[in-house]
Amino acid sequence: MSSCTSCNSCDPAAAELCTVAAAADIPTVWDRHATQQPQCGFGSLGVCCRICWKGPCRIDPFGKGPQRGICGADRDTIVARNLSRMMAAGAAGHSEHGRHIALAMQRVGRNELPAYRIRDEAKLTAVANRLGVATEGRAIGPIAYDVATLTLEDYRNQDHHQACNWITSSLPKKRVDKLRALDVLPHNIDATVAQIMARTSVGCDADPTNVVLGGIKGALADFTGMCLATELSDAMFGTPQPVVTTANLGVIRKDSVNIAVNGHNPLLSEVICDVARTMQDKARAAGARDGINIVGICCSGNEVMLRHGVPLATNYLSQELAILTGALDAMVVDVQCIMPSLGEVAECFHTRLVTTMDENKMPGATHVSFHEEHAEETARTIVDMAIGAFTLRDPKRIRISSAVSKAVVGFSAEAVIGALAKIDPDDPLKPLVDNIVNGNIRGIALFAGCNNTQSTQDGGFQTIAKRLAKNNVLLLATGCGAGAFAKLGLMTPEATDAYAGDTLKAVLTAVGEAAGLGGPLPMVLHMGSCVDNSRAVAVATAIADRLGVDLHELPLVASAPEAMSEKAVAIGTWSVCLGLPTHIGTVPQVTGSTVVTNLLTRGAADLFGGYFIVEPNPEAAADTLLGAIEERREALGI
Ligand code: MSK
Repeated sequence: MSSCTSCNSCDPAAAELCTVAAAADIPTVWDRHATQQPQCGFGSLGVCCRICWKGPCRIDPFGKGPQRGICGADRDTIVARNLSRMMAAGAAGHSEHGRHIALAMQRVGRNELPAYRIRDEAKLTAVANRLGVATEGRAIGPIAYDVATLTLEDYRNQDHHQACNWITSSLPKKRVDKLRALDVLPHNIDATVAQIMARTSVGCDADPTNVVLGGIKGALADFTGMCLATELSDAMFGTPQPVVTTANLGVIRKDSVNIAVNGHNPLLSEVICDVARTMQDKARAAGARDGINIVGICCSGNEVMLRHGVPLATNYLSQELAILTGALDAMVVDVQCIMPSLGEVAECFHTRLVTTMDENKMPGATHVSFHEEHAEETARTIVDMAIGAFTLRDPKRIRISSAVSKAVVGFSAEAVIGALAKIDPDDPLKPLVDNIVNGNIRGIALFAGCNNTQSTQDGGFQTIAKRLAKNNVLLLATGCGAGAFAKLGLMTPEATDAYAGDTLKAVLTAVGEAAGLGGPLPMVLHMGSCVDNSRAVAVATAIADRLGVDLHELPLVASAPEAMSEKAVAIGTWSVCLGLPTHIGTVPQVTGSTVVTNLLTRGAADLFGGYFIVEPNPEAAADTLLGAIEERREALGI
C-alpha cells in the first residue's frame, strides 16, 4: 500500500481526506508537524530541565557548553527525571480511568446507577475468586461492590510491604517474586505516582538509576491500573468475543446521523450506543434514512468495536479527518488522546464537538457534563445534538471516503482460550503450547501503542506484522496499532491466507474452524484498547504458568512502532519489566544520557530479562524481533 507524502500516512483514507483539508486550507496534524521543524534538539535528547524557575536549563550535548543545570543536575539526572515523570503521567492516565470504572462498579453493586449493570456475571465471579472475594451463595450486586471496594484498596493502601492486589494476582508467581526482590512492586497506585513527582522535584533524588527505578514502580502501577480497568470493564460491559465489523473512514454513512465516540472510557460510549438504538426513529424523522450510525475513534472506538461490533472510523493520527468528511454530525470525546485542534476543525463544518468530562474541556466544544447517575439523559442530549446538526449539513461538502475494510475483532483472553477449548476442552492451552513448542508458532508478538507524526502513519505496523506473520509469529494488537491493522484489512482471514507462513496459517485455520468462524483466525488478533494490553499479559501468564517458567523465558516480544504518549512510555517500560524484548520505532527523549540509555537497553536485561530495542526502520526492527524470539526458543531448548 503506498503512502501519501503530504499527510505521511499509509492509510488510503488519509490520502483522500488530506486533499480536502488542503483545498479548504484547514491545517491537520501533519501540517503542524511540518511547522515545528526542526524540532528542539535539547528536548529531543531529554536534556532540557524545566523543573524549577531558576531554569529552564539545558545541557550542551556536544560537551562544549554547560554540563550542569543551575542547581547542579547533570544530563543523566535531568533525563532520568524527565523520563520518570512521563511514566508517572502514563500511570495516572490509565489508573484514573480504572478508578472511574471501579467507583462506578461500587455504585452498580448498590443499585445506584440505573444505566449500568453487571453484564458478564461469570467474569465478575472469576475476578472475585481471583481476588479472594467470597462468591458462594451471594447475589451479584454485593459481589460487585466488594470487588470494586477491594480494587480501590490498590489506591488507598498505606502499607508499603503489601503490594497492590491487582498486580500480584495478574502475573506468574516467579515474576512477582522478582519484582518484589527489586523493590519495584507498587503498594498504592496514587502514592506511587505522587512519590515519583516528589522525588523528581528540585533538590531531591539525583541518582539517575535510582530515579529510573522509581519511575519503573510507576510503570508497574500503570500495569496495575490497566489490569483492573480492563477486567472491571469486562464485568460491567461484557467480555469481548469475536465479531465481524468494518474499519476506516468509509464507515461514515451519507444517509445516517453519524456520531463518533473518541477517547477511552467506555462508561459514556456504552450508554450512547444503548440510547442511540432507542432514537433511530427520531433520526429518520429528521431525514436520516439510515438512522443513527455510531462509529469509533481511538480507544473509545476499540472498546465499542470489540464489545458491539461498532465500526471503527480511524485511529489517533487521523481523528481530524473524520470531520473533514463533512458527514460527521457529532464527535463525543471523553479522556486522553483527543487533539485540541478538533474544535477549530469542527468550526469549519456543521459537526458538534462535545466534551463530557469536567476535567477535560476543549476550546470550540460544547460541554455536556457527564455523571453516571444521569448517563442516559446525557447520552440522549448528545444524540439530540447530533440529530440537530445533521439537518445543518452542507451536502456540497460531503466527501465520504471509499476506504473501508472488513475486520474480525474481539479476541479477549477468554475468547482466545474459548476458541482453543473447541480443540481440546479438557486442556484448552495445550494446542497453543504444543504449537509453540513444536515450532509451528515460533513466538508471539504484541503490537501496541499509538500513531506518531515522526513516522509514516500505520506503516511500521504493517511492515513488521507482515514479516513476523510470514515467519510464523502469532500476532496480537491493541490500541491505535490495532486500529491500523483493522483499517488496513489485516484483521481478516484473507490476510492470514495472504501473509501468514504455512505453519502459522495451519494453526490459525484449525483454531478458526474449530471455533466456528468458517476459516482461519485473522492474521492479527484485536485484543482491545490501549488499556487492554493486560489481556495479552493474561494469555502470556497462562502459558508461563502452564510451562512452569517465568515470562522472560517465553518467545514473546512487543512492538510499538509509533509510540507517542506518556501512557506508551509507561506501557513500554512495564513490558520490559515483565521480561519482554520491547521494540519502539520512535527515538525516545532519553538519548542525551548514556546512563539512562544503557539502563533501558542493556541494564534492564540483567534486572528484568526484558529490554528496549530502539529501531525506526521497520524491516530492521522485524529482523531484531525475530532474532529475539529465536534466542528465547534456543534458551528454552525448543
Ligand atoms: S488512543 S495512547 S494514541 S494507543 Fe489509546 Fe492510541 Fe496511543 Fe492514545
